[in-house]
Amino acid sequence: MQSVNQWRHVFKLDPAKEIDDDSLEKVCESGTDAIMVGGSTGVTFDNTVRLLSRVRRFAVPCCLEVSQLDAVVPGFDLYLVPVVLNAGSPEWIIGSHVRGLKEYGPFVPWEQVMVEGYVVLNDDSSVAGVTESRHPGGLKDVKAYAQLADRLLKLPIFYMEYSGTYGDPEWVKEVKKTLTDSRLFYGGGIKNAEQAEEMAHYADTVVVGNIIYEDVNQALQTVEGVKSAGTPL
Ligand code: 1GP
Repeated sequence: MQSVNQWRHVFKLDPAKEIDDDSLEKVCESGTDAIMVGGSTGVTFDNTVRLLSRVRRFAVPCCLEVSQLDAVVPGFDLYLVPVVLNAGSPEWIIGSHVRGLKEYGPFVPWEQVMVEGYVVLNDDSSVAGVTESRHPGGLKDVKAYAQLADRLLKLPIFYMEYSGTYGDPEWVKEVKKTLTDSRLFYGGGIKNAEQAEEMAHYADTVVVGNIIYEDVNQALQTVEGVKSAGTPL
């Protein structure tokens, strides 16, 4: 499997949402670098297994973004574990992680696990609601979070999560300049090739979610958009 460090474009599929076979095939065969399975609400073991087995009909790598301990399904290529750095509740920073390790620690396939340091930047998103995240404030604050993830905690991924709304490309650009080792993931509100390309100039990996369920053909164009951006800053 291609390493995460080579992923430029990722489609995020929500197990709690319906997608027909034809659309799923288009998404999986789109040339995207990976499918990320994850969502903030309604994710269960059953709907996650179902989605994994449907995605497995295609060659695309498939990773699980772990958000529910009881919905961790074996058989994914990779497990991305979010640590929501600006969560209001410690549950989303270390709480569920410690509980999970207490229960499943001996069985964790560590070579298939990566941590994502999230900063949630859209107060109206469901991820903000679930994690009780607090908006960091200004760009300076977000850059401090980026340094926290990159230099202090040495997390492999720093994720600017604007879920549901298109973020500020200038912020993404400035954050990218701040990072030394962490890979920058951007996700939120991408609806067309132009937006995907714009964010891909700065973010290492661009994550596209909701538009898949709103207009799949429009979603497919984001793959080309990211490719035309070339190498990020
Ligand atoms: C959500 O970052 C992803 O976790 C993608 O956001 O659904 O708004 O595209 P959208």
